[in-house]
Amino acid sequence: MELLVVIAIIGILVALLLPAVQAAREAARRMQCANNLKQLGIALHNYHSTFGQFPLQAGGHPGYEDCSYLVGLLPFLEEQTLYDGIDFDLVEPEHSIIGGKRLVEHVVPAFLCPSESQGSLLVAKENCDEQPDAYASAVGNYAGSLGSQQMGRSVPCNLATIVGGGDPDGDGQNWYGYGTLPWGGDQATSGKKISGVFARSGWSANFHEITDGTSKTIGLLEIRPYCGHRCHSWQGWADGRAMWYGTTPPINFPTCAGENGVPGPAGEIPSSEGCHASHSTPTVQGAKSQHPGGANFCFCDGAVKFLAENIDYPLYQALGDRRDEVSIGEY
Ligand SMILES: [Ca+2]
Ligand SMILES: [Ca+2]
Repeated sequence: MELLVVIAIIGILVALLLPAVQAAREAARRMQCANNLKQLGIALHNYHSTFGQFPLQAGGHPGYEDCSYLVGLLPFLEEQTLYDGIDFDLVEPEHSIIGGKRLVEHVVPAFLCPSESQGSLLVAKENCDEQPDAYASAVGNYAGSLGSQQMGRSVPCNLATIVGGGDPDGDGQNWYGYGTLPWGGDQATSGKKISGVFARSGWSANFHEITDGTSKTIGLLEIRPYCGHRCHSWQGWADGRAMWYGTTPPINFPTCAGENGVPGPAGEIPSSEGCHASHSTPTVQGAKSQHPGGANFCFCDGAVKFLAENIDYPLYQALGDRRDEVSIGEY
């Protein structure tokens, strides 16, 4: 009898302790995740010191979406060898063969958040227009921010039904900008219509263009490529097509199969349509993490902050936009 009581007490103690141990482990992972982001922020500043602006998506070829901004950062992250192996004369330099495999297949630990449960490689599970041959892509959990941008809409999803309609045209997207998509034409070269500090291709901000202040403007977002658009996000850290993200989607909006509100078995592509679908760009191409309650962000001054997923949405948009002139209070 006494033995049973002792066993029962031990069982209760273990049950009490286990969540605390798991929470402590996640806290450690979140700190490492934030440290990686901090290193990227430092690399961004060092890049800016050398080139006078943030690194370009598409390697400075307006209209093309080849290399992501992370490729430009490689020499500033002690990855010079990898960078030196890239053949920029290729139409798609991100497919340069280095050490026997494509650049997009190289896992760079600095680009990975340890809380990511999906592993470091993704293989597209269905053919996309841009990707006829399936191959493994190394994941990056950090993306440059397009800010409060028009993110397009390839499946029916009215973001205003989720975030409200305080923006000029009431569709819930692009609260402080001029209503255009983040690629092509003027956006790709002058950035006038880009809300944040990176474009989908061909343009990136310099400090002078961040008129709201570098400490008040988001530069990098934590992301989960697996929960993003499978024809874009699944193509890996080195591919410019994969790395366009903004503050338009609410933080941690459920877009992974098996997540709260998203039908489909965990580990599979969501079977849902509408705002939870893989192709719903205004909801999937945003900040997302597996940390409880929010995600990590690197501001343009290099400061890393954890923003709560229930942050006031208009405030979040103001933090994403570099030139809205909205004053930022406590948050
Ligand atoms: Ca709008
Ligand atoms: Ca702002």
